[in-house]
Amino acid sequence: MNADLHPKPLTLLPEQQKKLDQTRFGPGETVAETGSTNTDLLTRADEKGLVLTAQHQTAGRGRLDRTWEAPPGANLLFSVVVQLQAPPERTPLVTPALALALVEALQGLAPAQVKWPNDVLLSSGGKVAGILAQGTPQDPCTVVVGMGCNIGWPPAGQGPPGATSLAAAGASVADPTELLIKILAAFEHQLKMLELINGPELLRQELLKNSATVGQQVRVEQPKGELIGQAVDLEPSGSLVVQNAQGRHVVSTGDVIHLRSV
Ligand code: BT5
Repeated sequence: MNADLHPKPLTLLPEQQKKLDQTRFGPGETVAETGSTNTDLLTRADEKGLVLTAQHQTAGRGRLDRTWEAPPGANLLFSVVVQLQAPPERTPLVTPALALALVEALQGLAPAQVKWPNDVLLSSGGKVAGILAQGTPQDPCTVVVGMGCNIGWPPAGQGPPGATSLAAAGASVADPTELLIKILAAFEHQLKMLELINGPELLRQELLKNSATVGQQVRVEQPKGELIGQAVDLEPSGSLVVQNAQGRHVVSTGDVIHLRSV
């Protein structure tokens, strides 16, 4: 195998290592090129806490077999093996917990909000990050969760429809590893909160404060059809509540298109 395809230890500054040591995450590894960091960690799900970043993914994955695009070396691409110390029905909330962690990590750099169910949008507009969580067959409380965060790509007006990057918004990230450590520290904080007895409700409150979706007129696309209405609330389970003339609908999966603010 080409040496570049072997993961190597992630080089961290002493203060970065110290921050990581205060979380459930680590060790960190990095690889020049791989198919998908999520797919790699699904085969290593017994290595709890393992963090894998890639300079390039040749088969980066989104939900529902969609692809995640990023040119080599341009963006932050990583996955982690997360063990949640909470009932397994809370594992879907790992996705919004990571989304909130990115919003927190971007504070002071670029204001951002969480778009239901798995995106982070810049407040100036555009999808800056997507999250993919995948369950592991071995343990219902262990999930592999990956994030693609657009640091340098795409430039304004390019890339997938609706995408943006920190660079396009004028925010420069000198050290992507520093951003990764900030995200992991904030993720640990969110997971600790989620693990409290009333964790789902606490997370819901945080999400409501940082939601790009609640308050919007939305179109929800689901396999069974589409639903148009106003996104009015989130449930502690993570589901989105949409209100229209037909009533109140609790949506647990689907794609959301924001139509306009109301
Ligand atoms: C996601 O899926 O947004 C989840 C993306 C997760 C990517 C990370 S990278 C590290 C780890 N390893 C992986 O293999 N995956 C994870 P979804 O909601 O299905 O959105 C996918 C859609 O976003 C695509 O169909 C495109 O339209 C769009 N897209 C693709 N690349 C993008 C990018 N770089 N920025 C913004 N949008 C993008």
